[in-house]
Amino acid sequence: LTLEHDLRQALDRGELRLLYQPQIDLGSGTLVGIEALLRWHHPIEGPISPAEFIPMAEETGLIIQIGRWVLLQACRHAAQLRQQLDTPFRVAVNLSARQFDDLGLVATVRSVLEETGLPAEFLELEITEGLMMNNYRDSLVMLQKLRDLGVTLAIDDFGTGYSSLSYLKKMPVQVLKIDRSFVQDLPDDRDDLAITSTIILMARQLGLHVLAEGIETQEQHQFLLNSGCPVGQGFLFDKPLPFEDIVQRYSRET
Ligand code: G
Ligand code: G
Ligand code: MN
Ligand code: NA
Repeated sequence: LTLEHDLRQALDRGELRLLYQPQIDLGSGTLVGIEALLRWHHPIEGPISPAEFIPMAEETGLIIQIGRWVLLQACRHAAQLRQQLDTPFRVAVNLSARQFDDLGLVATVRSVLEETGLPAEFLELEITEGLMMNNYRDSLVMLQKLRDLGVTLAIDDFGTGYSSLSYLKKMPVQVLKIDRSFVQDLPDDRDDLAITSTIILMARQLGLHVLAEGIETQEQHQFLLNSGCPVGQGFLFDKPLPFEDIVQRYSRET
């Protein structure tokens, strides 16, 4: 309960910040995107994982306020980075269930894009299959409204949820993110090998972009590249980094 109380003040006290994990073109090594990942540094407890405080933020409804801050901050940073990079790239922001069910989400995204000047297509919103399950019809309507703003939509942790392929066919999404649980035992695990290559093939045939999460070894990188997966993220390339480090590492050297 006291942690809940502290979370209410965390925003105002500047205890929340975003780290960014690079998304890399597996062939050329260039930066094609960054995923924003929220961190809470509690003054006494120290770092608290989002796995712990996001559910709390969900229950209390604080996620709406926090989520708006995340969107604004991520789009500001992306707009700034865009001026310092030669290649186009996207910023990916995770959405949780309550944010996705909030009717104000579309207005929030629209106003954040206006305020930051970030072109909509450079914002990617990540949703999980689970988010769709509460109310499938309403979820489709929400996805379409977000899509109408011009933002890119991605399914996070793809393959771990319950959504059927007929759902996938109806969802106006552009990107599948292969969950890292399928990547971690590549290339030795025959099942994961079959699953990842099938997702990659299916994505291509459905005209979707595909990205592999949690790449930690050269062998995983090579296997995914050979299987036709063009983009990935993971500790092999970078862990989530402060924005300043992203700027330093990836700005053009002029
Ligand atoms: O970065 P880390 O592995 O600690 O993230 C744990 C979980 O928290 C992941 O599922 C991730 O998607 C989620 N998460 C991280 N940042 C955010 C955020 O800004 N908003 C929401 N809703 N979830 C986030
Ligand atoms: O659920 P989501 O995919 O948003 O979770 C992102 C989380 O995955 C982040 O907390 C990030 O720290 C973590 N992550 C990113 N790359 C790797 C990796 O290569 N290995 C592992 N174990 N975790 C990773
Ligand atoms: Mn994610
Ligand atoms: Na994931």
